[in-house]
Amino acid sequence: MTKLNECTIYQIYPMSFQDSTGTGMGDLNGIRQRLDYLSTLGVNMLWLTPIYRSPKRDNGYDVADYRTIDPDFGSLSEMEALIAEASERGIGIMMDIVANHTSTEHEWFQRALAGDSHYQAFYVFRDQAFVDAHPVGSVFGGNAWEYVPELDRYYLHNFDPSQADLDWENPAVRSAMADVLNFWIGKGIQGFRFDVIDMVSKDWQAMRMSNGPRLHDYIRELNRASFGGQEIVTVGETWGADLDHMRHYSNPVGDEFSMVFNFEHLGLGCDKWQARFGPQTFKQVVSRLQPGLHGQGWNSLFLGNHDLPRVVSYAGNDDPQWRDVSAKQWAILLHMLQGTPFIYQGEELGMTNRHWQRDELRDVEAINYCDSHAELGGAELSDRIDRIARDNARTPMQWDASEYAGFSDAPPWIPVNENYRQINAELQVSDPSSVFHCYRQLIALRKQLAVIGHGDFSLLDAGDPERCCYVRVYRDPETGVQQRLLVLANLSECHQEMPHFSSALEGKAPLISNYQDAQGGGGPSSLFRPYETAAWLLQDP
Ligand code: TEU
Repeated sequence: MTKLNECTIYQIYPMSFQDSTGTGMGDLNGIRQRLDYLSTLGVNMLWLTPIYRSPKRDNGYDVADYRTIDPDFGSLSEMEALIAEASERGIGIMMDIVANHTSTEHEWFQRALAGDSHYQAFYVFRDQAFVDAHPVGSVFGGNAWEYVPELDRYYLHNFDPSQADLDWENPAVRSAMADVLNFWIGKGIQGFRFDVIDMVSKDWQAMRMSNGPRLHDYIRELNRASFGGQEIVTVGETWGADLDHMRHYSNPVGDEFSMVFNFEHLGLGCDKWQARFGPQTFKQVVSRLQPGLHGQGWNSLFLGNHDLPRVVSYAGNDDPQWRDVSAKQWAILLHMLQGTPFIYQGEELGMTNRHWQRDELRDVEAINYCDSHAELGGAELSDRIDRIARDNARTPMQWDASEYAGFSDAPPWIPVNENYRQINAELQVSDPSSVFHCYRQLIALRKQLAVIGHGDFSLLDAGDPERCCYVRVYRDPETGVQQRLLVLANLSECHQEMPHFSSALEGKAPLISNYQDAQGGGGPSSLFRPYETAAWLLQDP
């Protein structure tokens, strides 16, 4: 298994990756058909968002059976074939574990409803008095308590009413979840991503649905009962993790996770619908977390996923004139950091957000939001949806210029982005100057250069809104050779003088750059073009 510091993980949203059956929905055999593409890109592991049997109210995050593949995606034997074929290419599979809640169609919940007290204790059923004293709002809008008349009790659902929260205070729940992990480890799974894992311990005193008092105990227990001590990569989704929590989660002792997803650098704030990405926030958070975790933990590196807008639309500039250099800019800035990068499908092509009509939306969160925010008015609501809605990330993968972008022969379950003729894998794989090849190069550099995985970090221009420049330094303990990695980026759409550009760099080819001619004799000069970004390796004996 590849070491964390050399590894890059690719996230697949199976519903939207590749349809092999002509249903308009992606499937496991579709992923198998695209393994060579992923191998060319050079990634080490594929995180699949949930593929278990599910009514898909929340696209699989409502699990009805943790051990069965949803028939829309295929079968267990196809999953085994995918694991084996990926492994032949040196690629591991990471499963998404939804441990905080199950679908109300799950057998445990159905038994609970039928009056089985053993399974009622799997969920957070409470009486009227408790509910009155503990009001909770759902992440997807509305009340998080749902009344069940037959039981005269309420159950908690932090997400959709069809996603009932499990009660992790019950040891039987924790051991059932460890059994699920062991089942998948037995199938050859090499990684786990833990959905909203910080919510499994609730703090009813402080009325917080995450980061409760027993959180780290539960994770250590799960670690011991399943993946601990094995060559398995684990990442916890933790919206509320601060640096202190992150050190606990990813401590070098290894009794919790390999790493977590921290979202601070994205500037989502408390109301994501009004969020705007700010390079200053990114810089501040990175300059706190890089040294804060250096030697004391490990971080994931990401700008996009299936819950976030497209990277080039949110962090960068997706105007056709700039999207190519802008997508590469953010790729370089992120991939030259310490941590394990995650690439969300299509990010490596610079795929963008699109403009949505109300009836094209598929995500329960976006639909609820539109229903409950009519007062914002059409234009404002539409702007928020186009900027932030999760459906932006869920449009089909753009493979080629044929109808439905080569994703399917049939109309897809969600619209294809109209720009698929300009932005697609076929065009980019054959073009060495494409966004795809920039990502491929970045993945390869991480495997080659110790300074990327091990070096320390210093930000050079805190507070400068027009630039993002940093340096990474690593001294090889055996040879004594010091590697310095200098990363300079002009964040603006105008030409900018780069104060950290020294004459020593003039004419020296950068390791990587987002402008083609920078590789040749022309090289960057101290006057950087719009969004120009480059990284140099400097070796001192
Ligand atoms: O997301 C966790 C989560 O909190 C998100 O719902 C987040 O608040 C939201 O996307 C902001 O828009 C995870 C999964 O990644 C997401 O797809 C699921 O919907 C959610 O858990 C429930 O399982």
